[in-house]
Amino acid sequence: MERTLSIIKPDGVARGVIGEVIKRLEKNSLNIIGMKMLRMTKAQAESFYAVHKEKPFFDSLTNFMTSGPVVVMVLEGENAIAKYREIMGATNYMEAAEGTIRRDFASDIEKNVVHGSDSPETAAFEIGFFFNSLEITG
Ligand code: 3AN
Repeated sequence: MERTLSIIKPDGVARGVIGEVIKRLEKNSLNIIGMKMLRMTKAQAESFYAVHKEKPFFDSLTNFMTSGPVVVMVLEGENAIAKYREIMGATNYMEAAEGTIRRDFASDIEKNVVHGSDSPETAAFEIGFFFNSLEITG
């Protein structure tokens, strides 16, 4: 069993696809063991995306991630990290496979609807960033 962090980004919330994303998680045996809605401050977004701080898109990305509420979830399942990334599709929605969340709903390389951890180390950091142990039901 593995855990990963999922975020439905401000564009996904605004476009009304929370239910659609959750339906796909449930269909793919990614169990939701923690969930909340919140709006990040700029400082929190900068801290969450610290690995990208040298990237040209850092300021734009952290502005976007604070532009509205997000839904954060802890997912648990077999190979949850890779499985969720497969369901999300490639970062660039134009390269994402048919039937993936990004291919179906993203409008932009930055506004790409969802986030998922990319390794066990980042999953541990990202889950701890948003949730304490009382908020995880697994
Ligand atoms: P992923 O979310 O697929 O793991 P990362 O970690 O490379 O992708 O990038 C984090 C976020 O930064 C992406 N979800 C996207 O919103 C944004 N991003 C990545 N690459 C670009 C880019 N070339 N231009 C603008 N935003 C980008």
